[in-house]
Parts: sequence; structure tokens; C-alpha cells
Amino acid sequence: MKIEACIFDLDGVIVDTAKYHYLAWEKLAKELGFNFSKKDNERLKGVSRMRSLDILLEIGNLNLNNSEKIELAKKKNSWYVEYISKMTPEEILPGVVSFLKSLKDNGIKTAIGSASKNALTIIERTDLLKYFDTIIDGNKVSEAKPNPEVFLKAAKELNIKIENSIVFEDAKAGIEAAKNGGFYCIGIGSADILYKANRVIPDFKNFTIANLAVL
Ligand code: B16
Ligand code: MG
Repeated sequence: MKIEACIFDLDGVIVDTAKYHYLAWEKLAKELGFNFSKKDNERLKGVSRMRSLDILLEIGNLNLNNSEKIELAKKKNSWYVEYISKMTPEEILPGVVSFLKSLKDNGIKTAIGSASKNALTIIERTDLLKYFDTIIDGNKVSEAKPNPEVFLKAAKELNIKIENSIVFEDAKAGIEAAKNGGFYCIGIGSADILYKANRVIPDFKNFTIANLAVL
């Protein structure tokens, strides 16, 4: 494969913001009177904010109307934003910066394809803006993953061929989105969960541009 571009999911791939999402959802669940486990949190990864809330309420067996739901989503987001506004470049996951640098040095285009409406805050706080040619986030799409819209938009903005690009994803819904869009997808995490990816790596620690050459 002649690689023209790499498209990265943000939460769980570039930074571990999944832990902050979890803390905020867990706090909300507690306030609503039920427990929310880390295993339950797997179901929210890569999923939009409102869909995440629906899953949470399903777990807690609660039925709420739309305006109540909007209030709860706002509350969760304000807690989440409090966490991410304190982020630093130290929180970038291991191996990510050197991999991004080598992509730049080798003329491979880069994009973020994230469901988050807070993506820009995270990227600015961690000083990563300079590594990406384009950022497609939750504010720029209308369809949530597993719909491929976010990755298709990134590919379009980068002006590259889908078959010559790779999507890096940590979530089931994100991998499905990449595959639905016709992308080669590398899962970041455990193969038990991410078995739909073309390949799974635990993280970027030992992953270099040389690994792309053999795809
Ligand atoms: P927000 P990603 C996703 O980001 C998260 O994985 C998911 O847990 C979250 O609900 C979603 O963003 C929306 O985030 O509430 O900040 O708009 O993994 O696609 O980068
Ligand atoms: Mg993710």
C-alpha cells in the first residue's frame, strides 16, 4: 500500500481522555443513584455525547424526557471540560509525538477524525495543533460513528485516496466507521475488543513509520 495519509481518532488514540469521560459519566450516574463500571464505559467509547447518555440511562434503567436529557448532558460536559482544561502535553500517549513527527518528515498527511465536540480544546492544551493538516471533530459532522462521515470528510479535506490511508482507532464504533468508509484500520488496544480492525497494536510505543511499509 502506498500510504498518503494517516487519520487519527483522538480520545484513546492520541490522549487518554477516555478516563475523564469515565469520571464525568460515573459522577453523573452516582448522582442519579446507580453505579457505572469501567466495563460499561467501553460501550461509550467513540460514541456521541447524547448517544452515550442514552446508554448510561439504559444501564440505570431510567426514562427521561428530552429537556431533562439535555440538562444532564450539559452537566456531564461541564465536569468533563473542567478535567480537560487542565491537560498538559505530558498526557499525550507514549510514542505518539515521535510517530507524528516522522509522518511529517516523510510527507504523509495527517488528520484528526474525532466524535468529540471538545477536540480542539484537547489538541490546543496538549500543543498538538502543529502536527495535523486538518481536524474533523464532532462540530463538523452530523452522523455519529459507526457512520464513516468523520473519516470521509477528513480524507476529502486532505485530498487523498481512501485506499491509500490508514485510520487509527481505539473504539469498536470507530473501527466500524473506518471499515464502513473503506479504510484500512489499525486498532489501538486489545484484539479481544477490536477484532474488526485489520490489525491491532497495544499503543504507539514500538510502532514506527517502518511498520507502515509492510502493509
Ligand atoms: P464530547 P473520539 C469521542 O471521541 C469519545 O470517545 C466518546 O467517548 C465521546 O462521547 C465523544 O467523543 C463525544 O465527546 O462529549 O467531548 O463531544 O474517540 O471520537 O475522539
Ligand atoms: Mg476514541
